[in-house]
Amino acid sequence: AAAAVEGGREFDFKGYMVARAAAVNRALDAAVPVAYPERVHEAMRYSLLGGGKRVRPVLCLAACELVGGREPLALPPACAVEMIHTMSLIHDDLPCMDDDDLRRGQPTCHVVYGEPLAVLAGDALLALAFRHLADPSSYPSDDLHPPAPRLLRAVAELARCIGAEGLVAGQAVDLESTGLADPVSLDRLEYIHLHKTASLLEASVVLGAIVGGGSDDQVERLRRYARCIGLLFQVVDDILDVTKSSQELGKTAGKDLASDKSTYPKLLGLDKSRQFAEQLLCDAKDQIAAFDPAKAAPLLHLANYIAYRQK
Ligand code: GRG
Repeated sequence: AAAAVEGGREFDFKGYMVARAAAVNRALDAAVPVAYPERVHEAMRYSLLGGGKRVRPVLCLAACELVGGREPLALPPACAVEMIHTMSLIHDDLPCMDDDDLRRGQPTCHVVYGEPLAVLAGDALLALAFRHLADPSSYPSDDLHPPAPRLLRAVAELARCIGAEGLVAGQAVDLESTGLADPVSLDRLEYIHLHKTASLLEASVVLGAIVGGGSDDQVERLRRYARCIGLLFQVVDDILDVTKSSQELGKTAGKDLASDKSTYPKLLGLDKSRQFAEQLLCDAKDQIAAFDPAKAAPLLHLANYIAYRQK
């Protein structure tokens, strides 16, 4: 069932994801060797190498190939976005934020290493991400690293997408919105998701397209694709919360139904939320319709995967 016919030929999406995720895992492992001071490096490695679907780095690799770039060129930016994703999860799990003890089924970084080291491991991953992206020595060779103007543009994009107008903005507005008496409006919910989730997916795709040498028009199409799938990711997450809760009443239901968190099904109802998800999936596919279908197959299947996943 993983193989599907797209553009007249078979595409093995599962095989594609597994191979790319394995390449990313090897590159991440090599990017953070254990060095002095060991504890902070161990804490970075613990969170970075402890699982995760690697959706962001795979998006980066796929976008690079789609615009005609060579995949090894996109491996450093792919690692950079995963480092940032990981640092955002480490900080999000801290007691001063979401206060979570478990992440990807394992104890969170601060539970294992203590809060001060978890903060530092997050900070160090943020710095390493930019170093890894910008340093030509992260790339395979002199004739296989992006030219400096592309790297400069990629650094600026990444900083914009994760800063106080991007990921941080989403987290800040989310924190401001918790525990309010009135439910969060649809506009605010969309703002939170576009910043907290879609921004880093946007950076992932846009960085891949930039280092791969995409035209401005291609970069902007891919940016819009990423924003659609980012929002889609959250709408589907909200729908799954409801449908799973009602299937497993008594197990997970308590938390999700009792929570005062605004969700699309709460604000729109389940049917309209499903329609919205369908619309976002169509809009995402429209953005990549102008590309060669064989080359667009990974991004098309990634969008389907986000829309039709069961967890
Ligand atoms: C980026 C400077 C900087 C600071 C971080 C704490 C914070 C500011 C932001 C929190 C952002 C956050 C927790 C967003 C949620 C993103 C999300 C959708 C996570 C789940 O992603 P998956 O399903 O996870 O891809 P895996 O485990 O597969 O990697």
